Amino acid sequence: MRYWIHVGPLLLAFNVTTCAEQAERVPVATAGDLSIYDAYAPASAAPDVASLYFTVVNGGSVEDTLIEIRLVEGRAELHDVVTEEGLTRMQHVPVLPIPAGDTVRLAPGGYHVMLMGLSAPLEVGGRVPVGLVFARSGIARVLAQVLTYSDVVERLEAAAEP
Ligand SMILES: [Cu+2]
Repeated sequence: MRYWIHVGPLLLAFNVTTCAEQAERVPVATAGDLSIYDAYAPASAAPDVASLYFTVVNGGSVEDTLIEIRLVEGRAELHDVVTEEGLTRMQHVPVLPIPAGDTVRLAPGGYHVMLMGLSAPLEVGGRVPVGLVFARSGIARVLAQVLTYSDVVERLEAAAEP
């Protein structure tokens, strides 16, 4: 969408992107050469457990590693989803490498952060403060948006587009 504003004798044009577009393009946090995009958590049905997703882009030339996830309340674990002998289950992953020049996307069906021991279910419109601790770059502080399930599906479809 294009907006026009008058500044004295100058007429300036600037483009305003929608929230959905910004979520894809503007990092929600940075640390060193790392940029964090699109941090969200689907509203939870369970009272004390939820999952959380984000994307990390390593713009540097050295690999980094996500080593810890800090929460204000409850505890967080890094999980992957694996299928063995036809059974799909979650598996604890101790650390997550972020290769140089690469993008690592946490998304439903794969890597995710499991939030446990929450005092209340996550509600749509809320935000979850999270500290992502990287071995080289230090902490990236992120406010993850709590989204409806259909918003999550929309994001996945948008992310899958070329
Ligand atoms: Cu899990």
